[in-house]
Amino acid sequence: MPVEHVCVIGLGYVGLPTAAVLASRGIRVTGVDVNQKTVDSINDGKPHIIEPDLDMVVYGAVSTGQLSARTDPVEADAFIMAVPTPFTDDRQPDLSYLQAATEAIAPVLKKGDLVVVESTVPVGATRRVGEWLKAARPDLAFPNPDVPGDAHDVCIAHSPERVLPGRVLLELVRNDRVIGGLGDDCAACTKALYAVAVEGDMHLTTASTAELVKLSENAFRDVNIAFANELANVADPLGIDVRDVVRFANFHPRVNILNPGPGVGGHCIAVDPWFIAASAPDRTPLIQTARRVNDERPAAIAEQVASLPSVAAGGAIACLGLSYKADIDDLRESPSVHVVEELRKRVENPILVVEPHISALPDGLSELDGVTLSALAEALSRADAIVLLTDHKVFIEVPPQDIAGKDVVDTRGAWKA
Ligand code: SAJ
Repeated sequence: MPVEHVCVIGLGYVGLPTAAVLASRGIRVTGVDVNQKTVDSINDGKPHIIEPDLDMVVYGAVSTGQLSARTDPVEADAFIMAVPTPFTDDRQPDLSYLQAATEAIAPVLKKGDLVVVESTVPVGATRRVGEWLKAARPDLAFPNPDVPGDAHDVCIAHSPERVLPGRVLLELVRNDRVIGGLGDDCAACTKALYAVAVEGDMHLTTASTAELVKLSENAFRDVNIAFANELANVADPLGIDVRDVVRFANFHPRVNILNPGPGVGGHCIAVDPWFIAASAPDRTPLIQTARRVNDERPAAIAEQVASLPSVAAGGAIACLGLSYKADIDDLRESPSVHVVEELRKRVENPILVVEPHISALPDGLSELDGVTLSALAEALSRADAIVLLTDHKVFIEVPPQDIAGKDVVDTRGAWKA
């Protein structure tokens, strides 16, 4: 049966663009979020997150009536779960949001429906969604991955999102997808749903394989960045520019080293490798070491800044950029925030933070003495040391004469030219 109405649970960085794109392709979409403010803002046609072109697509979908938002799920043909899957303080996956979302859709599920988990999850989580649903709805049959060909009333699949913040709308449509079904027909049903919007190839497999595929992609990137950061740790004291090393090495046809930086942030690459480690703590030394190498970068950068002559002389320090990467407003797990924290532990100089995407310092920085949010022009004129942490376009375009004569630490290599 073709899907006419989809309920997207979780209207964040993945759920909202997914809801808006499906709505723009003629599917009726009900977006669900626990945050009333988010719901109100979307119903006004205004996304609550910054992502290129998203405002236009959301406005179009809401004003044509194809997309509406509310705080609780309604009956639909398909449910897409795009809720956060963070980790706990001891780096174990926290599935509480996924469980709450599953329990919220259970009462409105009916025979013939499809449930898709888009959130990045540890291996086995899609199976647990099936178990939670079975407990909540004993009147419906759910797929059992241990019984191939079993009969079920509801399909369940994992179709992990793979979109890059900053390019979400493009990548939602163009990227290939890996779709893993819990039962034999579940992946094919899911493929048929996404086919209304996705132009990339869709590769079908089991739910647990799809879970590990998604985690492996982000762990691969983390390990590669850790390698680049370790090279920076080696090259810097030797007086060698690590970016030259990476650039020249990458001329080799089988070498592709990523860029060193202040560390790895965001809610994906800094988190997902721990989901693999949690499944096999004794068999993942490489993945765990890479995480640690990247996590240690902010302290190393702070150390470098603290040893600058102008900083030793008590001059003000401008820290440019707090978000975890360029031209987005996302501060989650951001290494730039950690650099400022680490710097405050080491020196007492005034620290002027510049982040054009926020109006107040985040918790963790706002209570630190002598750390203030500043305008770019003010920070550049007052500070004697400039630390480029996030390579926002507005920072890359700073005229060289505005930083001439100051001590500069460019953690992104953005001013190298
Ligand atoms: N970074 C570096 N050096 C690099 C590349 C990135 O230090 O050469 C840093 C960034 O500055 C940032 C962090 O790594 O702090 C992560 O940024 P990113 O652009 O590599 O990735 P995310 O976290 O924004 O998105 C990733 C993507 N995964 C892969 O590229 C394998 C995206 O496709 C996923 O959909 C997303 O995670 C997710 O949601 O899982």
